[in-house]
Amino acid sequence: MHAIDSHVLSADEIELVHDYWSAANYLSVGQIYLVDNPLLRQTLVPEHIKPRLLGHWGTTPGLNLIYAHLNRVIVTRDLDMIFVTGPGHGGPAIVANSWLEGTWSEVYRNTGQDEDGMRRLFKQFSSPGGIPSHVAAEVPGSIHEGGELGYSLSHAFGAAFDNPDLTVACVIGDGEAETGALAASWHSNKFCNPSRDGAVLPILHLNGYKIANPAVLARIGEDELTDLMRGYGWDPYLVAGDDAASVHQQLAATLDRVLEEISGIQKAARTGGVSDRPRWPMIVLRTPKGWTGPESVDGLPVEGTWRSHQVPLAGVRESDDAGEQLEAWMRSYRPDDLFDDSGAPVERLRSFAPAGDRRMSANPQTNGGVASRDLDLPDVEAYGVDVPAPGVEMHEPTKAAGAYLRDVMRANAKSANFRLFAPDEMESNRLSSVYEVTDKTWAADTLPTDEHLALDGRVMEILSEHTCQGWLEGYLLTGRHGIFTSYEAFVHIVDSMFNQHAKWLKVSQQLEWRRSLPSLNYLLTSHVWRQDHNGFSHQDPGFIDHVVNKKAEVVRVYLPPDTNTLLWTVDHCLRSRDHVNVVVAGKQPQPSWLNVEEAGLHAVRGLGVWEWASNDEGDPDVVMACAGDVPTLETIAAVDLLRDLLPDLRVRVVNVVDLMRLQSTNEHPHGLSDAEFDAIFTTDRPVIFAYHGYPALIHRLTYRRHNHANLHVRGYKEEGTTTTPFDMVVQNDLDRFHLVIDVIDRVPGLARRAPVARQKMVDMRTRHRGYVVEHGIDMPEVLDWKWSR
Ligand SMILES: Cc1ncc(C[n+]2csc(CCOP(=O)(O)OP(=O)(O)O)c2C)c(N)n1
Ligand SMILES: [Mg+2]
Repeated sequence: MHAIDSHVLSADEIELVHDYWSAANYLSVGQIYLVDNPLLRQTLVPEHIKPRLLGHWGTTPGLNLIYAHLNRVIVTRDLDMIFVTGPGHGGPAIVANSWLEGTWSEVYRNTGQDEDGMRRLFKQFSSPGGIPSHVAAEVPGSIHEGGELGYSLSHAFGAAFDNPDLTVACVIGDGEAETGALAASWHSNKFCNPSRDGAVLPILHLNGYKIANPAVLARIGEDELTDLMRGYGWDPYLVAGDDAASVHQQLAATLDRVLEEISGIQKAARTGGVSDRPRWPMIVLRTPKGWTGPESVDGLPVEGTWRSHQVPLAGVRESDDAGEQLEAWMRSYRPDDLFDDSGAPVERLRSFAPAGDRRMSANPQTNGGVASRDLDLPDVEAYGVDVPAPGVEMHEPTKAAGAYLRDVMRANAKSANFRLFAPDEMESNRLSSVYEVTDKTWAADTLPTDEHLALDGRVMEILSEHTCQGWLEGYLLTGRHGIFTSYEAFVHIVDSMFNQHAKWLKVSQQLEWRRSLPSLNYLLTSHVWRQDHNGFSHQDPGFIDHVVNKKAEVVRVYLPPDTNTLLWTVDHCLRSRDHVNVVVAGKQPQPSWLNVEEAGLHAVRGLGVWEWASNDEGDPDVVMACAGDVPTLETIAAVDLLRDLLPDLRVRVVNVVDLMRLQSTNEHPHGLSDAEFDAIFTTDRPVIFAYHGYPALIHRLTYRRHNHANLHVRGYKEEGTTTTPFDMVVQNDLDRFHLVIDVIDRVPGLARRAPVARQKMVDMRTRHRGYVVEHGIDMPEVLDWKWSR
C-alpha cells in the first residue's frame, strides 16, 4: 500500500484543520449529551445533561476528521464533492458539519449559528420531536442514511454515473465492509467510465471495530488487505496513526495525491480517449475508534476499542465522577477558542469551510440533483400492438416494452439521465431492443465474441441485485431516472434495500425543503407462472406482499394483463415521482386483450369491467375478477367455458391493473370509494378472484369492503416445479377448470343445477394430469384455446 509522508501542511494549517476537527467533535459530543449549557459557559450540572443518552460516538471522530480534510481540498481545488457516510450511525458528525457550514441554519431557521441555535441543535438530536440518530433524510447533504449498512459504495457510484464533474467521497466502515452488498460493490470500478462519469473516492475507515467485535479487515495484516483491495482493482493508500499532527499531515498529503491521480485519469480519458481500465485510488484510514474520547472508563479501555461504539460515558447525570469526566472531555476541545461570544464558529473556522453550493451539506446533487429534468418520453401509441379483437393475437409484453425503452433511451441520450439496471437479465427478459441504441457498460476486458459491451453503454448489468439496486438508488437520489428489471423471485434479495429507500422517500416527502425524486421502478418479469426452464426455486410472487407493507403514499403495484397495458404502465412509471412502482409482466407470448387506446383508458382507471367478456347486463350472478397476465388468461378461458356450459349464468369480468385500487380511499390514495367498489364488485354476489400472487394479499387489501365475505381468491400457494405452464396453474387451483368449479360451488343454488358441468371440470383436470405426464406438453384444448366470442 502506498504511504505518502510528504509535508504539505504548514504548522498553521495543521492547527486550523485540527481546530475545525475539534469544533465538529465538540458539537458531536454536545449532541449526544447536552440539553443545555451548550458552550459550557457554566459548570456542568445534571440538568444540562440529556435524560436518555443515545447516539454513536465511536465512528464520529473519524468521520469528522475526513470531513474537515475534504473541506480543505474542496476549497484548494474548487471541487464539486459530496459525502456518503457508510457508517451512518455517525449522525452527530454530519449534523455538526452541516451546522458548522451554516447549511443547517439555512434549512432549519430556528437553529441558528449562535448559542441558542447550538442548544437547539444538541437538544433535538435523538430526541422526541427532534431528529434521528443517523444521517437520515433530515440531514442536508445526505443521500444515504447508512442505517442499514452495506450500500454506501453502490450509492456513491450511482451518484457519480453521468456526473462527470462530481467527486463522491465515500466512507466505508470496516464492519460495513463485511456485508455482502458492500463486498460486491467494490467491483463498481469495472463499470465506471472516466470520460463520462464522475469519480468515487472510497475511504475505508479501519477503526478496528464494530459494535462488539474486531473488524475482519483490520485484523488480516496490511499485505493481505493490500492484496484484497488491489484484487478488486483499486490502488490503496494508507493513512495511519494516533498522533493527530502526523495523521493530519498524512491525510492532507494523501488526499492531494489521490485527487491528482483521479484528475489525471479523467484528463487522460477525456483528452486522449480511454485505453486501459484505470486503477482508481482509494484510501485506507487506520485511526482509533472513538479517538479523542475518554481513554478509559471505570478502569476499562474505551478509546481505540469497541467500547467506544455508542455512548462511552454512561450515568453522567447520576455520577459526579462521570459528569466531571464528560466536562473535561468536552473542554479538551477548547470550545472558547472555537466559538465566538455569540456562539457562532469563529471567523477562521467559518472561512475554512467551502462556500455556497460547494459545501457538501448544500451540494444540490444531494437534493434531487442539479436541475433534475423529466424524461422526454415517446408517444406510447406508436408502440402499441395490433389487437383486432380481444384475445386473438399473441404478443410478448416485455419485447414491446423493450422497443419503447429503446426509444426512451434514444430520446434522452443527450441529457444522459436514463439508465437500465439488471442482474444479467435484460436479454432473457426480452428487453434487448435497447441494444440497438446503446450497449452494456463494461470497463473490464473484452473478447471478440462479446456482444453489446462498451464503456459508454447505458445498460448496467452486474450479477449482484444489491449493486444494481444501490447504483439505481444513487442515480435517482441525484435526480436521474431508471428501471431495475429482475426475475420476480430473486428481487427478494433486495427486500431490505427497498425498505430503506421507501422509508427515505416517506421522510423526504414530509420535508418541504427536499425536492421530489424520480420514482424507483421495478419491472419484474420471468414471473412465478412462467418458469419454463426453471422450477420451484424460481417461483415466488411475494415481493408484492413485502412492498405493500410500506406507506401508501410511497408504493404502487401494477399487474398489466397484456402488452398494450404494459406499455402504458411503463410510461406512467417513468413520469411518476417520489414513488416505488412495482410492475409485474410476462415475457412469453400471450393473448392481447385490449387495443392500445382501450389499454390506455384501462391503465388510467386501474381497474375496470371488461364488457366484451361479460354477459351480466348490470346484474351479475358472479363476478370474475383477475389481476396478472396468467390469471387473466385463466379467467377469460373460464368465462368462455361458463358461457358454453351455463348460458343463463350472468357473469361480470373485472380486471385489476393497479392493485392499490382495491384498498379504501382512506388507506391508499389510489383506493376506490366504497360506492365505486360496491358498484363493480357488488355487495352480495360471489366474487371469484384469480390473482397473480399469494391469495392472502387480496383479502388483506379488501377486508373492510362490504362484500368481503363473498370474496374467494385463487393464487399461488407454493405448489410448483419444472413443468408446463398450464400444469403450474392446475397445481395451484388457479386453472380455468377450477375457476368454473369455484363458480358452481359459490353461486347460491348453482351446484344443484350444474352437477354435470362440475363433473366435466373435475374430469378435465384429471385428463390434464395424465396428458402432461405422458406428452410433456399441455393438452391441445388448452394450448389452442382462443377467445372467439
Ligand atoms: C446490515 C446491518 N447489520 C447490522 C447493523 C447493526 N450495526 C450498527 S453499527 C454496526 C457496526 C458497524 O461497524 P463499522 O462499519 O466498523 O462502523 P464504525 O466502526 O465506524 O462504527 C452494526 C453491526 C446494521 N446497522 N446494519
Ligand atoms: Mg469500525
